[in-house]
Amino acid sequence: MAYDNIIVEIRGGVGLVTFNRPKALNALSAGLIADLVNALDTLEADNSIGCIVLTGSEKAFAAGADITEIAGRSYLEMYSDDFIADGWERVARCQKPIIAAVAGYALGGGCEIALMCDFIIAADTAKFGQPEIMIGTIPGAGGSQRLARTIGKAKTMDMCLTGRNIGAEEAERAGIVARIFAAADLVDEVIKIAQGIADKSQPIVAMGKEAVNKAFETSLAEGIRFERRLFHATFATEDQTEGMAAFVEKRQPSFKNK
Ligand code: DAK
Repeated sequence: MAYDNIIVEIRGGVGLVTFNRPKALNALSAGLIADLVNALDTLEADNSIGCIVLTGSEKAFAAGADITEIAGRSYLEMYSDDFIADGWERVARCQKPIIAAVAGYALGGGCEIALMCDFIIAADTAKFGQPEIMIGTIPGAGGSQRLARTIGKAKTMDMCLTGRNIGAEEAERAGIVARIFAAADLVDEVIKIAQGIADKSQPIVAMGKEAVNKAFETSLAEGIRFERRLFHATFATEDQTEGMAAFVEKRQPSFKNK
């Protein structure tokens, strides 16, 4: 899989997608987003892939949308093509688990793409921010909404209205980041975590992901009912039978994704 703006590698059961526009700090150009959509379509169609990791460079996960591409656009141009919203949302529509491995800057659209992933693992060098206010605009790829649901109103307002960046530790305390590793170890550690997920039953992982995501869209009662129905549904799979049999027989399970 060769692309102009990203590098895609297969590591065991993990698809590793690395943003690769170093001269622009991985600014998310239309070309990069098109490559990303294409790569995710390919990885999702590949049954050998059980988990996807998105990462950037040591200096930047991604410094936002490519400002040089959007600076001169008019309201009508942005509105009439819905500023390529479909492409950006592809990450949030991933059925397979997807982890953001963030080192350096994750700003604007970069922070938003990371927030679309199922969880974020950060290097100690990571800096998250929604600095759009500094350039006369506001978040446009879900930043204000996903941040508010993740870290609450106070910190979301702070980030969106002042444009300040927050470091990895503050991001972990706030609930943006699941775990932190030293920058030099980040990708290897995240690949290990992703492989651990890829080794599980793919359909059961997908159900777990769907259940958690439902929590952001429904009342508690509806969410609990949804979770319970999916829990019941796991009992229709061979992998549930195998997983519990393996526990009882004190051996490792061998999941068949069935
Ligand atoms: N776009 C284009 N180029 C960028 C860039 C960006 N976002 N960020 C950095 N670069 C380029 C710089 O222009 C510079 O290029 P050269 O001058 O070398 O040609 C190169 O990367 C290195 O950057 P710096 O020289 O600035 O490096 P520093 O270490 O001094 O500073 C920085 C790093 C990250 C603090 C700084 O580059 C910076 O502030 N960058 C801009 C960050 C930003 O404002 N990001 C938000 C952009 S707005 C939507 C989807 C998405 C969005 C909206 C809607 N829909 C689907 C509706 C998203 C909007 C945004 O993200």
